Amino acid sequence: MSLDDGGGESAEGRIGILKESDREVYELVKKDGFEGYHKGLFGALAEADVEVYELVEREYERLGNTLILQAAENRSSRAVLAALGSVVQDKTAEGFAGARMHGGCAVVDEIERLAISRAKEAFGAKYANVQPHSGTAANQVVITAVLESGDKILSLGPGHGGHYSHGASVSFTGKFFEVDNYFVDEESFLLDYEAVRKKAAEFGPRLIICGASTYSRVIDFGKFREIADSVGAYLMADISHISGLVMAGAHPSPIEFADFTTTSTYKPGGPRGGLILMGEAYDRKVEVRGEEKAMLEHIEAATFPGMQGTIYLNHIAAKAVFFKEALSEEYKSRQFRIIENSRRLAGGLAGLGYDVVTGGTDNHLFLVNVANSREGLTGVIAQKALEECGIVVDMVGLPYDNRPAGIGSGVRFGTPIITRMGMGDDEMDKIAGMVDAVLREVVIVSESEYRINESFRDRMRGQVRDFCRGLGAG
Ligand code: DSN
Repeated sequence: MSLDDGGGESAEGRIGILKESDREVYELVKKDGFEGYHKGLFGALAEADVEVYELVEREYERLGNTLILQAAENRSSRAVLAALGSVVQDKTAEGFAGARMHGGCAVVDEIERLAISRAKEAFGAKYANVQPHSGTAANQVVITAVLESGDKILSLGPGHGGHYSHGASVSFTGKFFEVDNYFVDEESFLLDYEAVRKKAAEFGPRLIICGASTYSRVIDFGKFREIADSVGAYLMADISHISGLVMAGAHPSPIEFADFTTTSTYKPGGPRGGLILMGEAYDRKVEVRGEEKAMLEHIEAATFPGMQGTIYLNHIAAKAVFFKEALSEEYKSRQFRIIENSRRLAGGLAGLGYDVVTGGTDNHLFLVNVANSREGLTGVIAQKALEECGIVVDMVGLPYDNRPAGIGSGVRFGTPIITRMGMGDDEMDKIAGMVDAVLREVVIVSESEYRINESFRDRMRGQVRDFCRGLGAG
């Protein structure tokens, strides 16, 4: 797998790839002069705006020369990039396929229907809404579809893995709804379903949200369903981080347990965007604000005109391309490999003395308590020092972390991108060694400042670059 699968191809090449890899989408977006329009797309950018062109080029270089161990990123295919950069971007449309507010929508209606049918197939869902602009937007749509302002939401605490859009006080959800949180167990850092049950009984939420950004273990959606039923709450599963694994069957699916399943579409490897899915109960009639209608109707009214205006139809075309990819055997087997790599890397770091939170991982990510691993080390120092040496990770606050936000005691590692580049056990062992070498070399000055020997840094950067190139990533 090379970086060329993630970008950098000529415009002509990208369209050729879309034509070969997804004939259906290609035919839908084809118009007179279509190929001419795209021909030289990057040439046009270079001519019109050399500053942006050069920044794009630099980002391409960065992707090829660094080890990206970020759990919330992935690498989309050239076919996805081609659909994103297509003329479909220019279409203005509001409403849903077959019921638009604008003319000229026959082609984009077909694109949206194709994306929906592939999303349903990929997730085994009965309903899919491909319009949300992001994962956060998908959550906002669900929340405003079924709750009234001031209703109660129970979600995983932000420092424990919950996302801002699940009810953080600084977010839209926290401002307009009454939010309480459940937390992971203080000793094991695992979800404590009995504690969730107790909190739900005390608080009486209208909506329970499960799903996390920094949880490395399997989530039992069936248990969340039982808890939601015990208090008459809706259940929303935000599976943004694990949706690729769910599509492949590498993590249990929430589709038939949750009333609503949401995800961003870039984390599993597609375009930027969001998705809302429902199972068998998608057309169950429910009353919201005195109006009884099917769940899908509430969701669609909350999407448009509720939360969004015009749709990003190029993103919807790219979602269609991505869901087709996700149905392939290559994609599915890669999701299992992502978990194997995650376990191997976590095991390698644990073997070198690092404190891996919960002792391991069941998914694409794991957390390391770097503060427990080396005296004075913090999340922010680890992130910055590693990045100087060409290894990109995200610092995180850990559950029950008493360090200020922006400093943190932890680092989150993720394996989707390095797996996409074709890496396996040997590479995981080498990466563990490189991470360890950097973190040992750092001279800690304060909780956010450090020094690193320049010749060590340059040597390490070169080593990372050669390592990536050796895999055809440069
Ligand atoms: N959920 C954020 C993260 O995990 O980094 C991105 O949306």
